[in-house]
Amino acid sequence: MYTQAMDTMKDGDPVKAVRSVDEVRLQEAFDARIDAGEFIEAKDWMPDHYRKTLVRQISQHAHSEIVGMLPEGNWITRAPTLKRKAILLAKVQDEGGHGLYLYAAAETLGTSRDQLFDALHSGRAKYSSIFNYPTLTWADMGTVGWLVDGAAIMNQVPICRCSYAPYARAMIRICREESFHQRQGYESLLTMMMRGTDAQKAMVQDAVDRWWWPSVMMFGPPDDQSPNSAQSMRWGIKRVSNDDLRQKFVDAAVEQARILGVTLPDPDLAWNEERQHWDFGAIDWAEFRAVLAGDGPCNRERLQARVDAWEEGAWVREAALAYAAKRHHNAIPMERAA
Ligand code: BYC
Repeated sequence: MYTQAMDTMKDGDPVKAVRSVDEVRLQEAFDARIDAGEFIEAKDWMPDHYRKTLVRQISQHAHSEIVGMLPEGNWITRAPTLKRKAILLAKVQDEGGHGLYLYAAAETLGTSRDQLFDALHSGRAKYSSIFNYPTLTWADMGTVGWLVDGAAIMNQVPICRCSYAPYARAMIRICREESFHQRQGYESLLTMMMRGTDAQKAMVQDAVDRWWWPSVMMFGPPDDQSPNSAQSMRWGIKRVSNDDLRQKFVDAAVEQARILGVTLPDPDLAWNEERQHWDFGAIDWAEFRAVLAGDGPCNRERLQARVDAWEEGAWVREAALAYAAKRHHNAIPMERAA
């Protein structure tokens, strides 16, 4: 079972029931800053639950970027042209970089990187459900860029205004790169749909059929079943609700699908004149829960790949530490001499 138990503190925790006058004042000042739309920095006082909520979300986000390198890394050696290979390499490297910015943001909250990795490698940490699906054909690369990065941007742009400044700053850089990721995916699909063979067009449609619903699920459970939303919205960690982001994503994707010439696999998609939004069909939440519980198509493979990478990279970490210690040791006499 995947859980984020390490970072959660439930409301009504008896330890929190009695608070000193100082704590109450600090809490009031903090709430006032949040209400005024101010950013909170790492050195500022913050409630424990705010800190833990941020570590939970930022670390899950970082793990998603790192695990998210795997489905696409799978295709680097098989990219059809040098140009596509260079683009894919750059995209996967960007994702590694995003993971590192986010781990650094989580570290500012007092959780070490070793603790974060341990939670991932032991299966206690969550990462995005989407990366537990396989990438079966080259068209999956374009489709992941279009739909998965498209969903990610929809979710991540509002986090650029997250109340915790180090997370917001990391997200500004990340969103610039995600936008390139989404466009390269869409352009790759457009090339196949406009200039490709019938077999290539069928490959794109098949990829869209497989990735559509998992992408729609990426935004998380419906608002009325999202245990963290109300508090995270109150604190300005989340700015837009899961369902509102999902709706924005569907509205944008329908038009993009029309231009591409693919059919989204939802017979219930229909324009709702009254709501001025696209209605869509029922989401299979049982599938979502199964993936979160570790029973998606690739959960075990993904986790094992990360554990193997960690173990096989031990010598690199040891060498880097030894080099840093040597430089530190050599630097001391020079400083003394000066
Ligand atoms: N997958 O109360 P809720 C990328 C969990 S990577 C797994 O609504 P919250 C990219 C949720 O954590 C993009 N778990 O939670 C990389 C919670 O469990 P815990 C990743 C999910 O936090 C490479 C429980 O369900 N983006 O872009 O208020 C290549 C109840 O949910 C999922 C981020 O991480 C899910 N899909 O809202 C290409 C964005 N959904 O923690 C692309 C940052 C929900 O209580 N994160 N859960 O045990 C967020 O915005 C929010 O954390 C979420 C969930 C919207 C995901």
